[in-house]
Amino acid sequence: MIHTPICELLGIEYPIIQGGMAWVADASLASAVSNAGGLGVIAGMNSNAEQLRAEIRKCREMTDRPFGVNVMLMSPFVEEVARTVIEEHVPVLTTGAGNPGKYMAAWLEAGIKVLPVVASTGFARLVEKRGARAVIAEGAESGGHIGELHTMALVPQVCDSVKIPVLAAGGIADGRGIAAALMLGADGVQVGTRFLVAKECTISQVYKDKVLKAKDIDTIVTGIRTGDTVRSLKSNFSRTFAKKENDPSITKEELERLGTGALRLAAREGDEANGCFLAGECSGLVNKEQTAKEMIQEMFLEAEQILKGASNRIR
Ligand code: TUI
Repeated sequence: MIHTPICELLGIEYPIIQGGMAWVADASLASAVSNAGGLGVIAGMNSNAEQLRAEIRKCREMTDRPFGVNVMLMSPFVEEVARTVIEEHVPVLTTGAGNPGKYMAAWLEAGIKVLPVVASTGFARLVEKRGARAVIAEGAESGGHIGELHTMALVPQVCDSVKIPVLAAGGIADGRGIAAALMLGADGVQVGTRFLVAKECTISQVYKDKVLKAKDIDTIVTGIRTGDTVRSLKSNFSRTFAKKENDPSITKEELERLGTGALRLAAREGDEANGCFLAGECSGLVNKEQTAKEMIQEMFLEAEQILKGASNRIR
């Protein structure tokens, strides 16, 4: 059994948390991951206060175990999401796409454990000073909003920079990724892309089929010009966006308008033509639909076998 300080910190069985994916991570997925012994996370990005409150309460009906909420700091609802998690006594928060500094004092006062996503060592040190209980070092292999460094280089450098536990994210979809993350010094992992095809994940079947079919080279990074760098599956939307991004006659505002609503269209409507299907580079490793429990058990069994067998390679 793989057990690390993250398990004690979060009250979970396996040191794995689920990415708080916008328009994807609802009570159904989060409760399934928590019931399987990981930490399920509800996306705060696409909800206002009332919608998030309803999702949190639904999740509480579906699991007795701890779960978290992801506060996406670029969300138009961030202020009300930041208040709602306190009112609803959410035990754990992950934050993404920015600096949670402004909200930290209130969250800590409420006894919430805050785990910010970091994309650099400097930012990891900063959030540690502000009271983060662990950091999620997320490499640019990830789907969605990404930083510049990749997991292999980012994780060990973040581990050397902070005393709090580090979770590795970006490119991890099986036991090999978990074993590698632990060898880089991480105490656990965050997994997003693999959970897209969990049976309890309520996104459109079109989205799931795209992930299941994707190969290694099927993701693309767009949004460098708008400062909102995002990895998604190659699609009609991402190709059009990439072309327009390289056209100097198209303004930043026009590009931003093009992106609006595309995540919802992908996740909820399965709109192949206009949807933006966020997914990580490890999509090519994701080949079967399973329950969240089957995924977690399979990944940790594989990681354990790899780690136990590793000494056979040493003479
Ligand atoms: O947040 C994510 N991934 C996401 S959020 C999202 S929703 C959305 N995205 C784009 C447009 C519209 C909606 C989809 N995917 N991951 C966490 C993450 N955070 N990755 C990288 C970072 C990050 C990067 C730099 C966190 C902090 C940071 O620097 C903070 C600072 O102040 O230096």
